[in-house]
Amino acid sequence: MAEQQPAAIYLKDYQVPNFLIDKTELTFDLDETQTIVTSRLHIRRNPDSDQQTSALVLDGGEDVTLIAVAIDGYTLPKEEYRFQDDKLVITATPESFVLTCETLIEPQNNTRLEGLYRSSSMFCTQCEAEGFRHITYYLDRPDVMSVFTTTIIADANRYPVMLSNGNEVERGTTEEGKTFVTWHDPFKKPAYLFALVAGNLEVLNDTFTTMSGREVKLQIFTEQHNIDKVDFAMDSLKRSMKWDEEVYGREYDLDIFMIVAVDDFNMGAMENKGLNIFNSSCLLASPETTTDDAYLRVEAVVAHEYFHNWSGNRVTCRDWFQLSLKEGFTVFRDQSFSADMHSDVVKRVEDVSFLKTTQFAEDAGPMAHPIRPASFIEISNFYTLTIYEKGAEVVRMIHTLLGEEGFRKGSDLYFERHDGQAVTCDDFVQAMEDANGVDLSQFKRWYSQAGTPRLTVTDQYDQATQTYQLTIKQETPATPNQPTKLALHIPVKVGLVGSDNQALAFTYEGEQSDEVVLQVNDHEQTFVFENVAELPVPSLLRGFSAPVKLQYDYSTEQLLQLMSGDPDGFNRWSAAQELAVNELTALIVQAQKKQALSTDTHLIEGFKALLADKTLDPAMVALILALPSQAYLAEVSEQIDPHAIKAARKHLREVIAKALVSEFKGLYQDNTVAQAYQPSAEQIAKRSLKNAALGYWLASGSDEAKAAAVRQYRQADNMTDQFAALNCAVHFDLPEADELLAAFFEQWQHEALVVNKWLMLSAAREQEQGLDTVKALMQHPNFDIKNPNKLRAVIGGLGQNVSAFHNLDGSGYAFLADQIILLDKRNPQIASRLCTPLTRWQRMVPALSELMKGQLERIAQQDLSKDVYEVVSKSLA
Ligand code: B3K
Ligand code: ZN
Repeated sequence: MAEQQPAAIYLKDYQVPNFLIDKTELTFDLDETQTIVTSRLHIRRNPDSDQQTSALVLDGGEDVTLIAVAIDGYTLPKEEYRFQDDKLVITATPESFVLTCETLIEPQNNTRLEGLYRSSSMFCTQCEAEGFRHITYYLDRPDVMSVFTTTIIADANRYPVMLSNGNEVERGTTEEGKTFVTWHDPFKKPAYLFALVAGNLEVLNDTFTTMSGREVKLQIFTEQHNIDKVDFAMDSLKRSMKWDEEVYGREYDLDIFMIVAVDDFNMGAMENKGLNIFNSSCLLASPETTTDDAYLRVEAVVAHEYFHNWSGNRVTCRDWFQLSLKEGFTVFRDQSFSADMHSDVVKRVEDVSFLKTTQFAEDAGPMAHPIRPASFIEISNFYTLTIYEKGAEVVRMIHTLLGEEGFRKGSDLYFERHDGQAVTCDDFVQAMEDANGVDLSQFKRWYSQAGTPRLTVTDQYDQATQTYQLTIKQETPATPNQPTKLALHIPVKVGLVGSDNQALAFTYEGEQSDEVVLQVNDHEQTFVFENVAELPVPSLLRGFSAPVKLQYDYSTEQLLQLMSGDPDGFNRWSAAQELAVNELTALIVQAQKKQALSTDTHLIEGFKALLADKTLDPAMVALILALPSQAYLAEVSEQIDPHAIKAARKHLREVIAKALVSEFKGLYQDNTVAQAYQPSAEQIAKRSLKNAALGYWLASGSDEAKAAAVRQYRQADNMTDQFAALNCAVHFDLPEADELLAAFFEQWQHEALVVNKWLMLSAAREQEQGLDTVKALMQHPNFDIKNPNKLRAVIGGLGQNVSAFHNLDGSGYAFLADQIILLDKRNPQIASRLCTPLTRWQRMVPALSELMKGQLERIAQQDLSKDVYEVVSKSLA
């Protein structure tokens, strides 16, 4: 590792800034070889700081070259400033002054994709979290909020579109004949929300009239060849704007809202004030090129970034430890929006399934951290599933505890009290408490305690007194630096189901009901239900009312009963999953012992009952039919054996498929959509069930199914059906697989986002020499190491390829480590993300565990970025 190891910074060391910047005036002279940035910062000492004589220390980057710096027009000679690490230190300053700073940067050589960089032929920015310091020297921290005016100068032939935050206020020609455009954003904001775009772009224009009657101009910009794919995003934006008015009373504030799509982007999208920048994969959509899942993602991400205008921009974070303040809340908001647009149960199942698969794994690994971390080495590593998804669950629990109306009172108070401020998670909870007159002090432990709590539930029924008791124990496992855990306040929503599959009424705390939210807040508690007419089956943690692992000893019969009869749709899915996990766990053990796999599966019975119930949403049926994923089974395994998991899943699927072959064929035929493609809830549901049925039908080995899959591929008029058929052809290794994969590439080679799907599927294909295929893909002309989407496609595909990635000769892990080491020099954020599979090494079966650890140790010996250093060192600690 590097001689000097990067140090952690701590929440407990937070101090208010010593200086404030009231106004920020920026001029960008954009050019392909060198870009000059001139800043005029109106700075004054912060009266709230207790260090009134400290030096001015501005954040910078190794890629920023200072040309000149002046205070109130006086150019500082070299002796009057110095550099310390990447920071610019000016010892003597007046109380209040204008600092002018001229810097040179090279966006064309910026491979980290943070700060100002080039994607295709355009200039664009990504400043969250600490990218602005790669543009110019600044107080690059979210509690320094400033009013920005930005002038962009460029050659208008190559860059006819020049955008920044706020409203365009001036436009003209410079003495050199270049064009300049000036933007002014009246809302003060931290530098992480700054954005600039310049390029030759097409635009889709629209308008939205806000609830107070103001007309807002809406614009979506893309490169010319993509402008026909933004109608859905525009529609999603307008629906998001309306939803935020109706559900949260939040109105848009500027006169214009712009979104720009870029191809090279480290993550999904960015909520810059008035100028969102999107990874094109989260914005572009057309029936021919985009699957239903991707449509839903576009809708959700557009909503998410728009919702940040209030939860993030108008009220922002005091420091990066508070990241979940904006991210957890905004994810909760976008989840609620999508639920309202489609089906709330389906959406809940999808979100919970994702959380339990990915966040639970993170929370059980070496990078486990609370939703408000106490320390970090590199903030970019903390844009995690915990901050986002668990953070959203914590907000959802507050919603459950306060109810719809109480939550709205709390959010109104929060926005009103803190508008224009940079605040903390405590401020958020305080507003919820104050608006409702409740005490959430114990609840707040969710913000500081990491790890997934385990609830162990036992019960007792007394026929004579008609009393039913639930005893709930809670325990949170130790996580790094948190050996002991306190009891959390956990809302557990419970109903009772009777033998006739009906909700069983009961009296709880003197009130008659058929559903109750139990307030679990101690290590062990007993809850008493009275007037319970018969021995019930408890339906626990309905709607996944808390992000916990639930342990209740359900019999197979009880699970089958809940699966077919629980009035709570979410728990029907949950029961099916549990039944499947139980059966798969037994099969995994057999596979590990090299025994012949055999199961007497009860899922067949459950699925039969499910398919007979015609009242169910087809999307729900598809979700219940889906066996737990390879990744989820890994998460619930004591020791992860990917090969045994794969074999077990395959076996169970085949057994079910063979038993219900005519049902699956029928489902396949009955769920064909005759109308033209629409990304509507109804059509999406039918397609998902049809394609789930196709998978099972194929798993039965039916030749008719094989012919149907190939026919579906050839006849499909939309990407969902086309890709589902291709996926099946590849997965079931149909004789046509090679031909169809080649045809697919041929057809879509000019659509970058579709090529990514091809790359991923090709990399995930389980074949002998699978790793060679992956290596060849990385040399393919349509691959581009600079493009994070393509990297994620190939490396992500490899991650799903059990035989290649988890090869017992260690070649898969070694290849990943090679890529991480190489990429770390180019783009540390992406390199660090790629480390995730290796961080699970301690959970793997010994043979694989040692191999993974060996690769982590090899990475650790390199000279690493802070990003990769943090993940690797914590994983090996
Ligand atoms: N706030 C951005 C994430 C920025 C990540 C920087 N490494 C997108 C979002 O959550 O909306
Ligand atoms: Zn966000």
